[in-house]
Formats: sequence, structure tokens, C-alpha cells
Amino acid sequence: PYRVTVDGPRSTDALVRGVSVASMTIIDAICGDITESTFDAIVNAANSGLLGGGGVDGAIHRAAGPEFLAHCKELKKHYPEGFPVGAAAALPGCDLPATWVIQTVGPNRHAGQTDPADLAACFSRSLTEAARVGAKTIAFPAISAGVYGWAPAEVASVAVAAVRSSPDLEAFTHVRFVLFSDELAQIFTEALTD
Ligand code: AR6
Repeated sequence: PYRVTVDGPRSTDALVRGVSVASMTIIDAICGDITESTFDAIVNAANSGLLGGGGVDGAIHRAAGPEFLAHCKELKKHYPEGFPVGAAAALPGCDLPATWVIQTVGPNRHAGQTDPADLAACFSRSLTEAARVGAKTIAFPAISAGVYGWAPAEVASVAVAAVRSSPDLEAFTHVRFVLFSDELAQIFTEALTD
């Protein structure tokens, strides 16, 4: 079970419905910088080369530091053909407040990668991977909504559907979308309240 909230937990909802609060997952969306998140895991919208880039990937590399880059280089050795679109792998958060960074690669619309299932896989596999390492809280950016050219509203609807239908959802107390603008946060909030 999940509960949508845009203004913090309301535990009475759970009590009224007779559902144990322990089984609830809060899913919400805020405007912010994901590198400042104190959640157990943050997700990075990386590229197949895994060694950094622009956007949220660049920001995460800058904030996580050189040790994080060393972990990325180790991971890259296992993927000589490049890290696949829609795959996910957990690395230590190093200098970040988050314990883990989940590396995933979204589909690049400019390269003809237009299948929403690939984008959904980024969200669902990131949850699986974060649950595997014991994360209880996870923050996602708007994967593929920047350089990779997907429409923000489509990313929001795919992301929300993928998270809600994840078999790993109950491992988490809180799943949060951390968006880089008020406009994007509004789009995700609308997808959550649909
Ligand atoms: N916190 C949260 N969101 C952010 C942050 C931040 N600090 N910085 C940017 N965003 P993008 P993609 C937002 O381009 O489309 C990179 O070069 C941003 O405003 O980062 O999956 C990689 O190396 C946008 O809404 O990721 C790849 O080559 C969202 O994060 C490529 O870009 C995603 O934008 C991946 O492209």
C-alpha cells in the first residue's frame, strides 16, 4: 500500500483505514537539490559511460567526490559495452549525505530511445537495487527529463506508475521525487494526485 502526500505524513489516515503505519510508504514530490538529500539512497540519471557528465550527474559527482568516481570506474569495468539503459547499480554515497547512489541510465530520446518501458525500468530497478542494500528511503530525480529530452509530464506519469506498481515498494518508508524547479515539482505533484 502507498499513500500520496504533498504536505507531510498524516498518520490518522492510516488509523482510520485500520492499516498499520509500518506498512505504509509515503510518496511525494518536492523542489530541491538531490545532492543535499539525507535519504538513504539517491538515484543518479547517469550515462552508459558511468564517469559523470552534466545535469544531475555532474552535480552528484561534484558533491560525492573523488572516491565516488573510483567506485564508478570499478563498476564500469564490469560493463565494457556500456552500462545498459534501464539497469541500476548501488554505489557508496561517499561525501554525500546519502549512504548510497543508485546509478541508472535513462533512455535518450534524441538517440531514438522512446520506449516508456525503458524509463519505467530505471525507476523499478532502482527500487529493487536500493532495497537490496537495505535502503528505506530513496530520492529520485526526473530521469531523462533534461539532456535526454523526454517531456516532463511523460517522465512524471511513467515514474509514478512504476513506483506505485513496484513489488519492492513496501521495503521503503519514503519515496521522494526531488525536482530542480517549482514547475517540475508541480508536474510530479499532479501525477501523484491523479
Ligand atoms: N537535483 C535534482 N535535479 C537536478 C539536479 C539536482 N542537483 N541537477 C539537474 N537536475 P539531466 P537526463 C534535473 O540532464 O535527461 C548528463 O550529462 C534537471 O533539471 O541531468 O537523464 C548525464 O551524464 C532535469 O530535470 O538527466 C547523461 O549524459 C533532471 O535533473 C545525461 O545528462 C534530469 O536531467 C542524462 O540526461
